[in-house]
Amino acid sequence: MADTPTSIVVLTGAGISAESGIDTFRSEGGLWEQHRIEDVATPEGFARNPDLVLGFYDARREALAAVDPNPAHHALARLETEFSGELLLITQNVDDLHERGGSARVLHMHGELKSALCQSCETRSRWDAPMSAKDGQRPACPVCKAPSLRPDVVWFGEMPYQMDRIYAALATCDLFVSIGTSGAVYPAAGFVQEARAFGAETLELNLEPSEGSHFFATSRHGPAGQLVPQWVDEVLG
Ligand code: BV8
Repeated sequence: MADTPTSIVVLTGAGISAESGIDTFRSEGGLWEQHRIEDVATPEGFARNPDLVLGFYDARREALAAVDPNPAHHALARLETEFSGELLLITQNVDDLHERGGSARVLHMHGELKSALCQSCETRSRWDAPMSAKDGQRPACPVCKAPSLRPDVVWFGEMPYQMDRIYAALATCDLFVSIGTSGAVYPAAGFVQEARAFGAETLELNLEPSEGSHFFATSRHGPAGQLVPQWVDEVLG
C-alpha cells in the first residue's frame, strides 16, 4: 500500500454479505439463478407481475432478520470511526448489514430492502413488513394511504441514487477500494475507471478476480471477512 490515503471511497457488493449467509447474485445457486432478472428486478417485470416481485423482495427482507453482520462490515465501521481522513462508503447492497455492523454513513446507490417507495405520492418510508397483498389487499402508504408501495430499490433501467455525489467523490479521492462485487453491473462497475482517471490508487478485495480486475492497480483475493479487517488495520496503521 502506498503512503496513507487522505480520502477513501469504498464500494461494496453482495460478496461482503456472503459470509453472513446472504445469497449473492451470480454464484452457484445465487439469486439470478433462482429468478430471471427481467422478471424480478425490472420495472417491466413489476408491472407484469407485482405479486411475484413483491414476494421476491419480501423473502429477502425477511431473510435479513436471521443473519448478522460479519467481520468485514465491522471493520468498515471501525474505519469510519478511526480514519482521520474522508471516507465515503457506497454499497450496491440493499441489505442493512453495514448499518447493523456499526457504519453510520452508508450510501445505498441501489436502494434498501427496508425502505418502501409510494408510487402515488413518492414518499419513502422505513419498511420492515411484507409488501405483498394480504387477502387481496396491498399495504397502504403510511402518508397518502394509497395501496401503491413498491420496494425502494433501483431496478435495471432505473437511475441509481446520488450519482452526482458519487462522481464528485470519485474525482477527489486518492484511494478507491472495491469489495465483494463481480463488476458486472454499471454504472458501479465503471467507478474504478473514473477513480483511476483522476489519479486515485485502486484496490480490489474479492473472493476471485472480478470482471473488472484488470482495471485495479492491486487485487487481493480471498474472503472479505479476512481481507477487509486486514486492509483496515493497514490503513489505520
Ligand atoms: C442504469 C438492486 C442509467 C436490486 C441491482 C450494456 C452494457 C453496459 C450496461 C448496460 C447494458 N445494458 C444495460 C445496461 C445498464 C445496466 C447494466 O449494467 N446491465 C448489466 C447486466 C450489463 N445497469 C442499469 O440498468 C443500472 N441503471 O444504467 O441507469 C445510468 C447510467 C449511468 C449513470 C446513471 C444512470 C441500474 C442497475 C441496478 C440494478 N439493481 N440491485 C436488488 O438487489 O434486487 S443490481 C445487483 O447486481 C447489485 O446491486 C449489483 O449492482 C449487481 C452486481 O452484483 P454484485 O453485488 O457484484 O454481486 P454478484 O453476485 O454479481 O458478485 C458477487 C461477488 O462477490 C463475486 O465477484 C464473488 O466472487 C464475490 N464474493 C463471493 N463471496 C465472497 C466474495 N467476495 C469476498 N468475500 C466473499 N466471501
